[in-house]
Amino acid sequence: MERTFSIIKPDAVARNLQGEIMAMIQSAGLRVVGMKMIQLTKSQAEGFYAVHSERPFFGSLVEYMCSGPCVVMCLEGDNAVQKYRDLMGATNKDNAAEGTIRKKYALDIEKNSCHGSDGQDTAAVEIAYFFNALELVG
Ligand code: IDP
Repeated sequence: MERTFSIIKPDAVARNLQGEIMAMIQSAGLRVVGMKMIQLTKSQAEGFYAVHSERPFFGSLVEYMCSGPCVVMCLEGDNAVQKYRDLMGATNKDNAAEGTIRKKYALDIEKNSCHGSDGQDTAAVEIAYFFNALELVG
C-alpha cells in the first residue's frame, strides 16, 4: 500500500466539483484516508509550491491557490502515486488524455483542478505539510 497527496484546487471547488472528482478517485481504486477543506494563506501556498518559486508563473499560481477553498486529501492504494498522476492527466489540459480529471474539468494550464504528488518522497513531505497523524485513518 502506498500513499499520495491530493488537492482539489480552488477552480474545481468553486464549481462544486468535489463530489465528481472524488467519485473518479474512488472509482480508480484509491481510498481516502484523510480529508479536509481549507483555504490556503499566501505563506502556506508559497511554502507548498516553493520548488516553483523561480518560475514566472509562481506569483499567479500562489494567488490562484489562495483564491478560495480547496479540498486536501491523503489517498491510499496500490501504486497510489502513479495511479493518481495517471488519473489527473497532463498539467496542461490540452495534452491530457480523455477520461482524466484535467481533460474533463481543468480551465487552463494554471487552473487545472487538481494536484497530485509526483513521487513517494514528495508525497510523504506533502502529506505531513497538511495532516498530522491523528487526522489520518487506517
Ligand atoms: P503538476 O501539477 O502537473 O505536477 P507542475 O509542473 O508541478 O505540474 O506545476 C505545478 C502547478 O503550477 C500546475 O499544476 C499548474 O497549476 C501550475 N503551472 C504549471 N505550469 C504552468 C504554466 O506554464 N503557467 C501557469 N501555471 C502553471
